[in-house]
Amino acid sequence: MKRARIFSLLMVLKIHLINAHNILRLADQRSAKFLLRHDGKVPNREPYIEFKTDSVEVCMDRCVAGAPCKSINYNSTLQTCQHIDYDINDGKDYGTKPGWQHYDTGKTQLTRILDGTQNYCVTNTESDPCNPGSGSYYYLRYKPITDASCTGIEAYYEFDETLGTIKHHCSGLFLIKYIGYVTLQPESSLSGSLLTDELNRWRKNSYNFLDHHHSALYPYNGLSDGTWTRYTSYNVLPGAGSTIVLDRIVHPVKFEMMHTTISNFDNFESEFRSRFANGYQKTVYQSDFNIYPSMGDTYAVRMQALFSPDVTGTYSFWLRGDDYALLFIGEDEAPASRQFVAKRPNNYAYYHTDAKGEKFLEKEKLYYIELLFYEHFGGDWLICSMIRPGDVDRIIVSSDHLYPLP
Ligand SMILES: [Ca+2]
Ligand SMILES: [Ca+2]
Repeated sequence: MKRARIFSLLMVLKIHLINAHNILRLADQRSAKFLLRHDGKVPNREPYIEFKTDSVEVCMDRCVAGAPCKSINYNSTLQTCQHIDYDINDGKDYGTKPGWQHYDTGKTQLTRILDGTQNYCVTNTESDPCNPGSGSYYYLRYKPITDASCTGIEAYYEFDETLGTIKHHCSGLFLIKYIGYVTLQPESSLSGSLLTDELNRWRKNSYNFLDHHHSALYPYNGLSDGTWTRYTSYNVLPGAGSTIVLDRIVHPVKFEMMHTTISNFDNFESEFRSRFANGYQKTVYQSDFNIYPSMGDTYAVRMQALFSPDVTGTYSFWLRGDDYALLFIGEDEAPASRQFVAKRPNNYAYYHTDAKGEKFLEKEKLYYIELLFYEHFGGDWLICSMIRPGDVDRIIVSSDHLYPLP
């Protein structure tokens, strides 16, 4: 019995390592969506196979059929297809190659929602889970990880960590909170404050909960076969058994925390760095640079990642929260190249206004990005957003533009 459980855990780990892309290779079906990543550029990696075909679709289909393919190069003049074991999730190492187009399946967001022990999944148990009907909502349930509803395509979701939406992959329905329950609903239900309030986003937070506006998804009456997914009241944390694992996703932001008291903000940065030189009390990876729900009083946080611009130009970065925050961005990937960008001051009058900083960034490069935060007393939260060059609207700084530190 014990041996069987260890074997199933190893299987989960193995699947996780293979799937660093958006291709689903399940027992009974395959699924992928290709995007044109570069025209005239390909990864600086030798393709592991090359063959002739007059159809880019055939090139894609064969990639989806078998590992280790993650992305393709296609040359329509030469009618040649190449398969590569490398994609945008592995890095940005591309070189010029006229006549070739490079397609991949996007930054990895296809995932299952598993409990922290990975013994259960959150899934759709309707009789036809991919075509449940025209109802206004459907419940989600926890099922044992070996159940068919955890290994089939109905267990998979498309998690957009930047928009904060989670779409059920095969039905196209969205995860939406509804009278106490986390349900699946049609896209038309994503309206009003769900679109306009920047806290109305799903995110994996630093407690390892699936968080949405200061409440978190949890198994009603504890983990068991068939239990419903509910959400906690505002700022109420669920029990420890409610942590989640989003398999196949690598969360980009390294979050380190220490309980400490800092009262002199004139030399905040040097004080902060000297205290953190001896290590942290908690390290976790999360979706973004945001902080919520409350983590208490008198604590300091450092968050780090690499920023990957998708256009060249001047980006503006915005900090809003309570209490104090500093944003740094490097000249390159090295932490030592960091330069000050924005400060959210420790002053009550500024809690709900935004501190803004600007930086010119080039799309071919990766930049070190670091956020220091300190909470003294009372409320504590932080939102870090940005406006890309040429854009009007702010978006949360998240996985579309971030890689984890090497
Ligand atoms: Ca507090
Ligand atoms: Ca505070």
